[in-house]
Amino acid sequence: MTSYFDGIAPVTYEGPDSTSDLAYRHYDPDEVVMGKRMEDHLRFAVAWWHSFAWPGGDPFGGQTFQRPWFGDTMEHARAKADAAFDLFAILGQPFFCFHDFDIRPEGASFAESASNLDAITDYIGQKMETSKTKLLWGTANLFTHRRFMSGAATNPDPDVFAYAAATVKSCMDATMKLGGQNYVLWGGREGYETLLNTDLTREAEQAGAFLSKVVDYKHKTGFKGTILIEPKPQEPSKHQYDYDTATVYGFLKRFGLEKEVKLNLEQGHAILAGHSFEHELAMAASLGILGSIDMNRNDYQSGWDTDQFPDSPREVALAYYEVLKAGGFTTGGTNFDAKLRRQSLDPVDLVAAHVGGMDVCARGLKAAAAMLSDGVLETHRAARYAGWDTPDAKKMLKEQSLAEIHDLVVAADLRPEPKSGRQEILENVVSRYI
Ligand code: XUL
Ligand code: CO
Repeated sequence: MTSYFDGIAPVTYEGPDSTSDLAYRHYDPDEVVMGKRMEDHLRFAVAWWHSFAWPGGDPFGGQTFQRPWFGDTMEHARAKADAAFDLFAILGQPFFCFHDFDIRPEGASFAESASNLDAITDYIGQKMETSKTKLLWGTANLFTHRRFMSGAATNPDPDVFAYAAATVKSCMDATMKLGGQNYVLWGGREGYETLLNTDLTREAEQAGAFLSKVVDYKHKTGFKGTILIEPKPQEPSKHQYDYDTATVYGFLKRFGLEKEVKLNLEQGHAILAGHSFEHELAMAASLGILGSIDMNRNDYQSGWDTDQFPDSPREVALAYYEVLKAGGFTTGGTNFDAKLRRQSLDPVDLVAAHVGGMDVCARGLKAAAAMLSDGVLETHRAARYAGWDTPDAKKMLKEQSLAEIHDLVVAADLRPEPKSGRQEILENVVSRYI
């Protein structure tokens, strides 16, 4: 049987001196880093939507890619799955992720779409029996079809809420059927274009009720995976409700779901929100809701969600530093929610993009692990806050009132002296490890 990737051999680890375009120079799945195999740390996933469904368009021009599986029939969907598993065999990565919309043709009715999803997940399930690649997460596309133009859970029309709820149920079923380890909700249209026609209070209540039903369904079905929300501040909606980690945490607390739902954080979305990726990761870890990551980058000039494969060891290292510091992934992993540039037409481009992304992540992970094991940053951080470990400081924080603290300051004639934050030295330390 011919394959779209004919002539491309499985990619292997050749070490840092390799000059091959299609070899791992840093990603050695079996190398043990901080007591764990690299593959088990990173838990790489290929995204079905960007790698197999995206046609290579932009706002000024349509399709540039001509994949043989492009089309709206079940036959096309099966050919797409065949190509996907061929790529997985070449890369050897342990996971993939999908939306319903990526893997099955849209039907004329809800029932037909659901039956297409059932048939294609049977087919994918069979392919998984002879593949090492498992499902990291499934999700529903509640943003492409015109029915969702004014939102899914937050739509002013209850029929759309119902359609979205039914779709999520079918996608959670599909995820469970394929042994998925997480279920993701990204609210692509959960936001607004103009406040002039929007009732913020109702929409938040709808979103809270929707998520509660998802969590109830998880418990009713016994799904052992993690429910993840993926924050993003804008695009496609002008303003999206799941703006960033802190905003989503506030939403989860409001509806009593902060122990039930974690986050899938995406590098590019953090940048769009005006944060660094490591800020979002550190904040989520601190709030106990760090789940999984989408590891892609944005173009810093365009200011848009360009979903490029990661290429900066330093950025990636700082991100994995936060992941490792939080104890590493449990059900989560590293999904490449990343697409080729539209001029990168060939099968080899798809392979090389993933190889490069995996390699840069492996390099970042190793640097992060070394920084953490050597304690170079943590020793400094602990020293910086050491004053707070004294009994007097603890007492002030927990027990003393504003007036009591005032009296202490006066009695001791306190004259605090500023101390250097040592930022440049710490940045130099990071550079040493990259
Ligand atoms: C969009 C995005 C999505 C989610 C899954 O920016 O990141 O692909 O990852 O719906
Ligand atoms: Co994403």
